[in-house]
Amino acid sequence: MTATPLTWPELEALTDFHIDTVNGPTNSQARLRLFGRDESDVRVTLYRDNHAWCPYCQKIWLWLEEKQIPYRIEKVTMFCYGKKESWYKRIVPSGMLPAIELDNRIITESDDILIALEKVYGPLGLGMEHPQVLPLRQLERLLFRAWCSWLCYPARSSQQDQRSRDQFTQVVAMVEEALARTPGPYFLEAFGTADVIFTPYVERMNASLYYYKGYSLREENPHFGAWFDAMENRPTYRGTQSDFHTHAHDLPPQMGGCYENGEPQMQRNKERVDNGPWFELPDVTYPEPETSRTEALQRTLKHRANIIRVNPADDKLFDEALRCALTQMMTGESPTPPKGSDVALRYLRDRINVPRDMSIYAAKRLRESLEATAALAGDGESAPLPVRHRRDQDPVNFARNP
Ligand SMILES: N[C@@H](CCC(=O)N[C@@H](CS)C(=O)NCC(=O)O)C(=O)O
Repeated sequence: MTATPLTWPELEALTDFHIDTVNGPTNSQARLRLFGRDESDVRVTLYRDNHAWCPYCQKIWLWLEEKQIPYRIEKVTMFCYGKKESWYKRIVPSGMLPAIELDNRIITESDDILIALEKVYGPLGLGMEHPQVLPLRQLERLLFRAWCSWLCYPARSSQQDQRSRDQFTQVVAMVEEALARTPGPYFLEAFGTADVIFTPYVERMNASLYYYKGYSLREENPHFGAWFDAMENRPTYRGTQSDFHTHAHDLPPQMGGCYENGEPQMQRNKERVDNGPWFELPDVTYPEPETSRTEALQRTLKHRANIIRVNPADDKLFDEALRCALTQMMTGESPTPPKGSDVALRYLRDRINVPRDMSIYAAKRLRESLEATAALAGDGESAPLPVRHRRDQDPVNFARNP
């Protein structure tokens, strides 16, 4: 007997996934974080980007979560995916993110923000200006520059690519040495500011170099590997953590271009990030939570009207195709999607964002089901994701039926 797709009410009955966005674990949906405190204790507003793509915002976000400071979140559009909100330009004329409002004072520049927060709330481990932290902050910038030089410029020859790789891996060796200086997995004796400073770009390096250069930072460097594993044991980091697919496609417009080196390993990695199997990627190592499918379902149900509306395919056709994929994810049965829905399903597969839409394992489950269902309809791919901008992700298009 051929399986039929479940109806929306039947799908709704299959998930009770819920998190307390205000007092529960770190999550990208929250507009207010209280950590069990009273709303009158809030002295900080964090202005961060809508899609959780901005690395400097992640730095502040992670710090506030680690310190459990009650704060409000206002989300702002980045130039690469939409029009900057005029209310934000009145507060921060350059439109740059992140910014915070602390006791009615606006502060920009992520390092200055952390220094200002430390003055009020105390440091996270050793603080920004501690003599042990300062050289690590410089090392992070050195690593950042070596990464940009390799990733963001086209190499004219494989020798030139090799030189950039060598320059990068020389700095990586210095970071490995720094990590080796303490017995634990973190940069200093205990987790602290230095780890937060490294987190956003190291996460992006790991994803982008895997995809564009065939280089696996986390797997090829034992101390980095142990550091990533330790970070993933922190619920704060898990809540802000993105995945390879999201970064591979959010970075090009933000960085002004990311260049493939065309090597066989790179081609294999790229194929795996774009088309799966996503569970084989080294972008996460903690065990999959039991809730990954119910989370993916709940998040899709919540936004289904917008998801269907923005999909280029006919709404009725995609409604059915999406129910087929969700049925497959929840029951293991594989209803055949309508003819011509392969492209539409892959359009969504390519636009699931972590952690904006859902956590890393939930996204893998959903991508897997979208792809398995699309494969039943055909091998049509949706147009490649744009690299100069990501206006396909303009939050304005998702504002209705929030
Ligand atoms: N030095 C700044 C850099 C901040 C920055 O470059 N922010 C980017 C996003 S990652 C930005 O707001 N660009 C404007 C935009 O994309 O809309 C800091 O540390 O805060």
